Amino acid sequence: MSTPFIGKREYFPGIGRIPYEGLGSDNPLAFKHYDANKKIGDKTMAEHLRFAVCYWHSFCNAGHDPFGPGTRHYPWDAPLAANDSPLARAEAKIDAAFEFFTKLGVPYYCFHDIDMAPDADDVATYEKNLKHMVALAKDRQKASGVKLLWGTANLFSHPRYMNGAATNPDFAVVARAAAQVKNALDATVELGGENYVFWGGREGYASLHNTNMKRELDHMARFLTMARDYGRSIGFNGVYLIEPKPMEPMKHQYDFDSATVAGFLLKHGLDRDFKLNIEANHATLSGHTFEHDLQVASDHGLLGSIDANRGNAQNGWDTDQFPTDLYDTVGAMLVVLRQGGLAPGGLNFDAKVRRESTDAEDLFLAHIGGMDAFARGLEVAHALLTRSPWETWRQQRYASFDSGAGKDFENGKLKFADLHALASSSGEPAKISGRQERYENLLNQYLLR
Ligand code: XLS
Ligand code: CA
Ligand code: CA
Repeated sequence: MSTPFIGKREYFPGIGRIPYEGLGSDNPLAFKHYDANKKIGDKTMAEHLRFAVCYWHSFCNAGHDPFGPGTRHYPWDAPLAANDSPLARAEAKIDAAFEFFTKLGVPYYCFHDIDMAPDADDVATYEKNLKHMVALAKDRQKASGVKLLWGTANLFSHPRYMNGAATNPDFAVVARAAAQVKNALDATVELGGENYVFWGGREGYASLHNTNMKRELDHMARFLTMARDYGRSIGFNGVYLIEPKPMEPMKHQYDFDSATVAGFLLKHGLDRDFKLNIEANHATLSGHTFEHDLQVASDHGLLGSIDANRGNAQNGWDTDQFPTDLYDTVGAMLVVLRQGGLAPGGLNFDAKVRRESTDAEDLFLAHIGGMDAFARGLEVAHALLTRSPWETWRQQRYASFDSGAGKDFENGKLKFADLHALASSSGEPAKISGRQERYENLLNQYLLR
């Protein structure tokens, strides 16, 4: 990926391949921490972080919000002088997207079926559009070396999905959703996608008065099982991912958080094929920290991939800001490194520039900031785990379970009455400080080094 791939025209003129220049540089269009080939432990930064750019926020969302239209001018979305049609604009957009991926130097991208290809009510037209665009994507992947981290189907924008897709009370809509997932799976396989994501867009409810929750959840499990089997039958060997979110668009979303989805997967026997795609802003909406939901997923052996972004501490919706908080990225990378990495998952920037950010350059700056924040998070987390006393301290906190009665307890060798006998003969346990401040100081020390 040394020469930026350019399609029929250049959409980001004046911006070349983003170089690594290090902390001494004040060039906004250069990485300060992300040095793709730098080794951290036994892997390069690129291998650890597996960055992906998302198609929807970066090339489809021009900044509209509930109060007004988009603010950004996307040349690929403007009327094209000759041959203007939704498909011609999609072709222009894919050129812009691959130019951006290549100039930024990310190894992966992610897309929904109808980000890339024009939607249509008629299944045959929708399929024709998607197949046409997938063929172009395949060519551009080959020319640029950029790969597909995951594909997915948008089962939440079209009005037909207002009451849900797989959990819709109308079977006709469930079947229509399946037609889309089938096509998105076909596209993912054709493009060599390493994962396939199910975000339960409107799978949830607005009111229990009109909702049979148990029946809807059983339908969701049936739908996912059938989709899994279809994917495997056409040669999809990657990981299926469910992306939790507690609310928005529905008042209550069924895939509330990591713990809820882990329970659902285990209950329905889906935990061998499905893992979780954890989005930072969704974790915080569910009242947890990003790190908490990552840890819960990882502890279940279910942390598959990450949607890297952040919310806003002062409001309660999905702001999808680019990740810049180093405490968040260190915390995330501690979880990722402890489980031995994310592959075949990765870090997908499911994030958007602010509505007021209207220069083409802003999209580069936002991604550079996110990549630098995770690169620094990786370096600090790796140093904390390998060079600092952090892990020893954590281990020592549980030392009473490493031998004697504590070890017997862990190994299931004690009866409940044995615990009573031990407590009765030992007196009041000594207080042992949790020493949270010691860890916080150590983290800052390594962060500022
Ligand atoms: C929306 C979700 C969505 C998924 C993919 O909140 O984050 O973008 O990642 O459908
Ligand atoms: Ca997401
Ligand atoms: Ca989001």
